[in-house]
Amino acid sequence: LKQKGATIWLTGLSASGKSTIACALEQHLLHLKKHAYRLDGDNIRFGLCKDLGFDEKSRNENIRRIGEVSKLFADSTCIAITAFISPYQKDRDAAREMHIKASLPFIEVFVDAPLEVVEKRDPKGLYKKARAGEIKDFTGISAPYEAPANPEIHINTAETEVAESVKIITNYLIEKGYI
Ligand code: GGZ
Repeated sequence: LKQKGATIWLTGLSASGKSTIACALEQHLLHLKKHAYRLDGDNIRFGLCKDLGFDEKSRNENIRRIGEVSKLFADSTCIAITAFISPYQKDRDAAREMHIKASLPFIEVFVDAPLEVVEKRDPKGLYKKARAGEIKDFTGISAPYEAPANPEIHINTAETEVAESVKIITNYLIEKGYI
C-alpha cells in the first residue's frame, strides 16, 4: 500500500481553536478522499479516558493513551487529528517517539493564541470559573502550559482564519508527500 497514515497533533490552550481547526481539517481531508479521523475530548474524555481528571498525572496518562490510539489510526493509513491541550512537552515528545518507532509521521501543530485572547473568548465560561477558584488546575491559570519548543507548524489563531489554518496544514501534508 502506497498511502501511509500520519498523526496531526494539535496542542494549545483551552479555546485556542484546536477543535475548530480539527473539525474543518477533517472535513477538508475527507473531501480530498483521504481517510481522516478526529480524536477530541468528546470521543475520548467521555470514553477511553473517562476515569481521568486534570491533575498532572491524569493528563500524562490521558496523553499517553491518545498517543497510542492515534498511532494505531495512523498505522491503519488514516490521518489522525488530535485536539487536546497536551500541556507537557515530555508527553508530546513521548507521543512523537511512539510514532517514530512505528515509522509514522507525527506533525506537532502549535495552535497558539495569547492567554488574554482565549480568556476574552471564554466560550464556556471556564476561565472565569478558574479565576474565581471554582475550577482547580486550570491550564494557563493554575496549571502550566509548556509551549512547543520545535513544532512542525505554528499557527497564531488570533491572526489566522480557520480556512487558512486548514490550508497551511494541508499544504504541509502535500509538500511532505503524506497525502
Ligand atoms: C483545562 C479543562 C479543565 C482544566 C475541564 N484544565 O475548552 P474545553 O474545556 O472544551 O477544553 C478543555 C478540556 C481539556 O481537556 P484535554 O483532554 O484537552 O486536556 S489535557 O490534554 O491537558 O489532558 C476544557 C475542559 O477539558 N477542562 N477542566 N482543569 N481544561
